[in-house]
Amino acid sequence: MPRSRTVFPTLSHWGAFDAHVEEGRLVGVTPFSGDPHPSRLIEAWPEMLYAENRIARPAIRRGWLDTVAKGKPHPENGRGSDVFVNVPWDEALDMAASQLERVRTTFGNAAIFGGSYGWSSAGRLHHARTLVHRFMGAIGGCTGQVTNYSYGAAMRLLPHIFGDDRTVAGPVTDWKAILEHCEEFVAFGGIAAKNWQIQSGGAGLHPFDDFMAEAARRGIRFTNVSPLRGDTEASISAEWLQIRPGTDMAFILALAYVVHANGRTDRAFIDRYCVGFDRFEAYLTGQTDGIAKTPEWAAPITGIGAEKIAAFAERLIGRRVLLSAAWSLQRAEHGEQPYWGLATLAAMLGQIGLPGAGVAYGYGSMNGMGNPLYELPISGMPAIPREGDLKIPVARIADLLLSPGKEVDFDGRRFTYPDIKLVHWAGGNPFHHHQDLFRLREAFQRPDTVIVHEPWWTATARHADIVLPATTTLERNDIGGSSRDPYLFAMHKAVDPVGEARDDFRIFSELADRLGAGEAFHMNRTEGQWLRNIYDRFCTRMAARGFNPPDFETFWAAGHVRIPDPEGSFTLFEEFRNDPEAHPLATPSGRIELFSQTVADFGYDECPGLAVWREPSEWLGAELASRFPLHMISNQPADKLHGQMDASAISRANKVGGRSGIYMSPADAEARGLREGDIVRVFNDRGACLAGVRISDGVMPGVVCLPTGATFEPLTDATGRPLENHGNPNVLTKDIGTSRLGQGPSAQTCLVEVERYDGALRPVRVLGQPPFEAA
Ligand SMILES: Nc1nc2c(c(=O)[nH]1)N[C@H]1C(S)=C(S)[C@@H](COP(=O)(O)OP(=O)(O)OC[C@H]3O[C@@H](n4cnc5c(=O)[nH]c(N)nc54)[C@H](O)[C@@H]3O)O[C@H]1N2
Ligand SMILES: Nc1nc2c(c(=O)[nH]1)N[C@H]1C(S)=C(S)[C@@H](COP(=O)(O)OP(=O)(O)OC[C@H]3O[C@@H](n4cnc5c(=O)[nH]c(N)nc54)[C@H](O)[C@@H]3O)O[C@H]1N2
Ligand SMILES: [Mo]
Repeated sequence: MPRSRTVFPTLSHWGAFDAHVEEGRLVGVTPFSGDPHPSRLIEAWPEMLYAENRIARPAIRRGWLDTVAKGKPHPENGRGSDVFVNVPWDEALDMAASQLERVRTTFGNAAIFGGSYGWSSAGRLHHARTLVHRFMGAIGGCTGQVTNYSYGAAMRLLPHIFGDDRTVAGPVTDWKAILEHCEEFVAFGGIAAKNWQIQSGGAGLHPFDDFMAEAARRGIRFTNVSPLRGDTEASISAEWLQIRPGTDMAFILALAYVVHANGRTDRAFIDRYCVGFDRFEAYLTGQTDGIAKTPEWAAPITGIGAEKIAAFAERLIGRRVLLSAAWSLQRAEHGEQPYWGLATLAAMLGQIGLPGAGVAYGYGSMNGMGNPLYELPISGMPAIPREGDLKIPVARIADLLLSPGKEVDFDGRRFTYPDIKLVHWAGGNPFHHHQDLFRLREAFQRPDTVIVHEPWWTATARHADIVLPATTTLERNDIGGSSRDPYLFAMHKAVDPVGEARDDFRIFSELADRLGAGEAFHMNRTEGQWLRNIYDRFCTRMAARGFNPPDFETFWAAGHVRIPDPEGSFTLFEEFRNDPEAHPLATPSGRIELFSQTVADFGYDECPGLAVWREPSEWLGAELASRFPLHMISNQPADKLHGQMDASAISRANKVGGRSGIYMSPADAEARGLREGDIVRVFNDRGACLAGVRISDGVMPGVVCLPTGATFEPLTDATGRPLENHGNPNVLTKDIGTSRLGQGPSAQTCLVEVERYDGALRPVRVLGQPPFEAA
């Protein structure tokens, strides 16, 4: 007799799908029928759900049980190398609650770090980070965090120029306007297809392939300004301008110089819509620093010939141009500059606010950038606002833990790091996302207690004291969707929790109950009642827009609701361009600030009041390149979302000898005597990891690319030096802020050397269970 199969609709950041269940077990997935180009990453689900590295039961670190749990001082070692002990849920929750209580009454809530950055679930109710923040609000606050790893520097810079951060966070000029009007699409960092699979909050539609096909059909000319050819699809036949990483600002200045020298700066646009061009002009021509930013000046910096630069600039003049940059460009020291530079160049070309033209950042960085203006109104449990709480810039986490009492500048303000005694993290993986991981490992030894909720034994879970097993999306009911997508999804619980895993909502509810904050947190509503509340709020907001969604039962049974497509197309700043008096920008001048007095007054030399070229500390022109002659790009992995799904077959199939592949040019491989598949040691003064060689003529000489996502496995080599076993680039990256203005992460500012590894190889173990104490 055939086994009966039940199908449940659900959603993840990599797309909507149906989960197929037989006898209570997930046996397969099929993509959401409305998605024209679903991502194959959904296929990782069955394997991930039952992966060997699932956390089955609450676990406590032995060294912590023997010290902090007994009221003794914490020895500042052992996290990440200790054994674990399983305990029943009630004991684990009692321990976590008593530590939260001890810290908040002894040291105050500021000694609790509850920022909890990360990409947990696409579902809105069980979105772990939202829940941590609400929980912390309910128990009296914590030290939190602002901005993000994706475009944190731009988030702080762009409001000074444009009055808000829409050019990077969206909504940006949509593809409809681009397809109809744009002639030249200049893509700094490309528009890489691998990245369109992903959308925060999940997506019903992956429309990018269709946009690209249509753009190619219409003959829109694409230029890929990038160290990697693969940052644009072959189908759009982009011209590839190979640029040395971190030097985009010099290239942009030279383009501006040529436009200006040709007398083609759009004075009418500048006069009507901008302030401060004179200051930029004085810098561009060399009046202020004696250096004219000519193509001849930029050529040796960027690695692009002077004639090529001049010809490219001339090509843009008089054309309908969209200047875009991937978010990666600002994930670098001085990452603010190329963004401000592109805004300045777009203004000089008079393109801002013209249909399908101007400047915007992040096309292709994520699915949904450039989608029609859906603005799907969906949000989870509301935050409990805590006005006075300190929020650090997100990427300063290691500094925070290492340097209590230190004063830090951030976007014109100054604050002091508190002394963190307890870290509570749910739904993120700092040992994936942060830079200089051996330093983070030191930082993670400092607090008394680290609590982590996770479905899998990630490196972060392995560095915790109290590990609480969380369910995944498939083990609970939820509602999900993205503001950039037309679908709201019912996410049906498909299977029972794996092991003893519990939902984050339940975990926080039980902790809040123990701390006398239950009512403030869950308001005595069940999961089902919260789901209806989320849906009701969505309906109210849609009704105000003249669309009435079906009742909850109908929605839940159908699995989704689609909101209407907006009419027409959308171009950012079109209103402003049509009538700047009626639609001023939210800048001090109401106009685009090519020079910002506010920023100038901060007094940051590395980020002054206008766009400038500042040498980063690490790039191919730096002195350090004599020891570490390769610039390492660590971009987003094609075969997973960050560190998630690393244990799946899709990710494993791409590994070389069980480790991440490092992509390098034939010339650089040959110079080091390396062949495809060789295991190499990638190193600099911060650390070293092993990786497998992949040779490609799509990589510019002098550059290597080691995508992120390999689960961190710290070992030591024969001489006692730290050696990461699995190919995690963040043991090599630099942990500094982009500038005092943005304080974003600077992962792309990184020089390395690569050599063949002839030492003994230890098997990669991190995709299984950590060591447990024998019962
Ligand atoms: N070198 C370098 N580093 C980078 C970048 C780079 O370009 N280069 N990019 C940066 C960027 S842009 C980002 S956004 C970050 C991403 O960094 P993260 O968002 O921290 O990475 P993820 O691996 O997605 O971590 C999410 C974690 O949540 C867990 N999770 C999933 N569902 C649930 C759930 O329901 N409950 C709980 N409690 N946990 C759950 C997953 O298992 C996973 O471990 O990385 C940054 N790091
Ligand atoms: N498959 C997959 N897709 C993802 C993610 C994922 O983990 N997996 N993560 C998602 C997230 S959270 C985010 S924030 C976005 C990030 O989106 P992006 O920041 O756009 O993605 P990256 O892949 O880091 O970078 C894109 C390209 O920029 C180029 N680049 C790097 N440095 C420089 C430079 O100095 N100059 C120039 N000109 N080019 C440079 C690199 O060649 C790189 O391939 O991706 C999202 N999409
Ligand atoms: Mo991101």
